[in-house]
Amino acid sequence: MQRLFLPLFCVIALTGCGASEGGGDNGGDVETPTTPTTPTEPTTPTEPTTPTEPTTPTEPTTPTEPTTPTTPTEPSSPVDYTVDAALQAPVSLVAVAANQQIVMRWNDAPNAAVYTVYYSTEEITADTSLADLLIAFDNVEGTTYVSPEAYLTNGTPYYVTVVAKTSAESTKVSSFSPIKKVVPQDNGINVADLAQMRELNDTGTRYAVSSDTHLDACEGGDRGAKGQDCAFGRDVDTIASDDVDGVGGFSFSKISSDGSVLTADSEDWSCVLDHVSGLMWEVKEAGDSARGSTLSSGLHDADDAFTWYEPSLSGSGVTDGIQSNVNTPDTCFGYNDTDGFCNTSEFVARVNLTNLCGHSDWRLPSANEFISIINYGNNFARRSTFAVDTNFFPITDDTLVDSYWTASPFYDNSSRAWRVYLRDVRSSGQDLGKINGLSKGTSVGVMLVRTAHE
Ligand SMILES: [Ca+2]
Ligand SMILES: [Ca+2]
Ligand SMILES: [Ca+2]
Repeated sequence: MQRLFLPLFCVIALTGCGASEGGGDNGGDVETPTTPTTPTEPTTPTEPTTPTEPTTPTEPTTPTEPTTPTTPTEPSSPVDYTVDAALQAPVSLVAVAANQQIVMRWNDAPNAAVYTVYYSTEEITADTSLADLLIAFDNVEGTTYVSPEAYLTNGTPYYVTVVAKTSAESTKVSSFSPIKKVVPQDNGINVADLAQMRELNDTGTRYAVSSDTHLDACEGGDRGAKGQDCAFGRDVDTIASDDVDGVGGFSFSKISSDGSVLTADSEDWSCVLDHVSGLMWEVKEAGDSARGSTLSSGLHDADDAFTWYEPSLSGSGVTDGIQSNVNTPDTCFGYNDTDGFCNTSEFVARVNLTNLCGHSDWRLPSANEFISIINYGNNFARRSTFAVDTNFFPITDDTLVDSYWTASPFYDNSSRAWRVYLRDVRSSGQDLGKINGLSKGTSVGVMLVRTAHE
């Protein structure tokens, strides 16, 4: 049906093309009406009304209850979509099986307006043709898909993937999101409970280990490869593990100071968006081993350090913290000795006043949030001195700060809070990504975060 319309549409489009092709004719005098034959075609232009027919786009109005729940093998007829490699695909996808049902959630892809969910009972790979797949749902708004009840067969493996579209009418789609395999089963899972789930970042670990050393590939070791971190997760997903958007399974975008999404090779960026977690991170300016109100290059100077002071958290079982470092109070841009101090909450307030990357809801990250961007893949054998992808978070050897505050209170000692090491201070690798408790009156780094996508 779709194919039938295409020739008609082309004919219409070609009248415009014909004009341009005949441009040479137009270049001459207009008074040679010798070829009035073509103008007879205008009969077709009446048909343009039909192109709006693509009936499928109307489906989104009835989400979760599509057409033929009883015959999962023939839902909506295949749509004539073609892949446009320039479109950003969703870079994370998680799918969970339930009784004759699945729930899927993916990340928001930049510039995407709607998504189409594909599935097959045959294995899907990055090279599989769209024509070989079935559409579970076309033009999904939002980033969650729940199949209708009793839609799938328990015990049957289903492969699922999602593509992005810039509009419901577009026939261009992105390449595949990561591909997941699910087997519906009566496992007591209520799909509604999982509609807000997210895929987790992986660890960056791509080498196997034995009890006394590391190996140079993800094989061997004292334990079966199935039991090793390097053998599962986003870091080994053939679609997600490209290094360009972040080492292994990490998938970051650089964000400009005004909030626009930049390419990975951009050299001027202010924030980083983590597509998997949905968190956006402040990016520090390069360290120059100088800090203080007169030495710092600006608000985001990588060398600046702050005490932990969070009055807004008091009352939840933690103390406020220390407003100003007793011994060395001038450790940041914006310090003065009357009403401008170098502590976490004042730094948050100063950054929010500037609308960094178009937002004013920046805050101190929790310990779990901070750990989500740690690359643990290099924390042995001195493979690296930094526990984060420095293509996106440009820590250098000149940066004075080794560790960063989190908002998480330390257990059993309210004078401390958790901090995370992004740099190895002992050159043995053992500090990379380490977290421990630190006295709130100590001055260390702060890297702010905000929730970009729930
Ligand atoms: Ca892993
Ligand atoms: Ca990656
Ligand atoms: Ca500095």
